[in-house]
Amino acid sequence: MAVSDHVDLPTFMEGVKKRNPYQPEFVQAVQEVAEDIFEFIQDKEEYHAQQILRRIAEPDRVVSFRVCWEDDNGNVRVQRGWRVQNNNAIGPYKGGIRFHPSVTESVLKFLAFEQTFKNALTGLPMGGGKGGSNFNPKGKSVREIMRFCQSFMTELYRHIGADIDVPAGDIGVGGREIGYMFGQYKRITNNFTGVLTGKGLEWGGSLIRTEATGYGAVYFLANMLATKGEDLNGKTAVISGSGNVATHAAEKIVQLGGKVLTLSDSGGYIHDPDGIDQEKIDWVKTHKTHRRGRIEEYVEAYPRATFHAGKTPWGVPCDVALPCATQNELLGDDARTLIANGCKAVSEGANMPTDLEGVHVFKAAKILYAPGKASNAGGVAVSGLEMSQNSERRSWKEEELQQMLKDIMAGIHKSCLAYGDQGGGYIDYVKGANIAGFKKVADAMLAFGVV
Ligand code: NDP
Ligand code: 2IT
Repeated sequence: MAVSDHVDLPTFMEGVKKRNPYQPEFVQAVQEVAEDIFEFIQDKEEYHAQQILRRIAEPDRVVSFRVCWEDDNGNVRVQRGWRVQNNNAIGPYKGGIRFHPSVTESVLKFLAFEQTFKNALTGLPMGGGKGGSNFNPKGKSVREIMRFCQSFMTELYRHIGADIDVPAGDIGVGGREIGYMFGQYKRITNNFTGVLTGKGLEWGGSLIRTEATGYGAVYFLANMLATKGEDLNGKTAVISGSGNVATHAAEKIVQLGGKVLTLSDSGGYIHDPDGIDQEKIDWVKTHKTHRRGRIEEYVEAYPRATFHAGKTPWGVPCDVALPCATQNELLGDDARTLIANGCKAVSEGANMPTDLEGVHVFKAAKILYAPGKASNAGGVAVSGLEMSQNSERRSWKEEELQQMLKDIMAGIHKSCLAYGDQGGGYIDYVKGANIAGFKKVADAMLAFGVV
């Protein structure tokens, strides 16, 4: 047995930090998983001997490329694009594409690492990947966005494929961008294939893919509340973000009888004491997507609401909270504030929205706390169903898909219970998700030997 096989957690993390300098998000994501996995594999010699965690924390490959495009004034612009293919032990690489100025290799490596466990939890055959660019869609014309997407795909196409790597949307990438990228893929390759998910319904997309992440996060929340004999009826909810995930989470909360008090964007949050009902959610969807407006304009349409510039919404008292914007948007002090104000449950719609200190605060308080890799898996799950429909060359009915999404979220909840039940009525969902996701990928890797 090699000495290095049995390093302790701090030594393992030292190595991760050393090998990934200036990549704090990636190191954070690995740390959060390693805290649980080290305990789990303590007495499992094979996982040590085969260096499984070390291998999952080393992406299969990171492709980085230049993306040139011309803006409306004829200026040449240069961005960086990436695809991180983290692990394909259980299926083709699968994960979204993010366009945001904060995108770095570290951010995409953390997202691809998380995606590996999340995709395993869905029970569908998908490996983990993520891609994107530091391109900022804000303030760009639709034509500029189209040209950028085409240029991005002109390089990306050679790295992806329906059985190789299947990208989808994420921050800054919705149906419109998927359309431009799919159009360019098809043009270059002359191949009409399910190479992207989140496609339009007319050209191979799946019903409920758009809604799936937000709806799934609320189904997961309802599953957690049910363990305490509770439901969402009459509960107040604080939600961050106002994009795809946030607006659909809000919609499902309202459908299940809850009251949504907040939404946000990078400019601040709005607080509507009357509740953000379906009509107001529709207004936000149109405003943010089609008018490309800011959330602060909500208070002009609904004057009883207030706008809080530069702030996150975690100080607003609530029964349940759903961070649905971005990573590290809910810090240790925010977690303490939520608990002090009586928040009973947190379901993450975003990826790693809670920082490590916040995670530890929620765990110590033993509240119902679902990490994104479990609670936001509904989106990629329906992406997996889109892949199946594309392979079958048919489309399933909405009711079938709604039921499958509910069943998959209930299945993930069950997997979390299997490994996270700590007794005394406390379920550590972080631990449950980490171990259940790890075990599936790890066991596949063991079968393949040293590759
Ligand atoms: P959208 O682009 O539709 O919306 C993103 C929202 O988050 C916007 O309101 C945006 O505000 C806000 N936001 C983005 N970056 C920041 C930031 N740095 N600070 C504050 N607010 C910010 O993206 P999605 O809704 O698709 O994604 C939201 C989260 O959900 C991400 O973490 C994503 O990885 C995760 N996720 C998405 C899935 C999907 O299917 N789309 C699946 C699973 C997880 P602004 O308009 O000001 O930029
Ligand atoms: O973080 C995520 O799970 C996504 N952005 C969705 C990925 C997908 O392939 O649907």
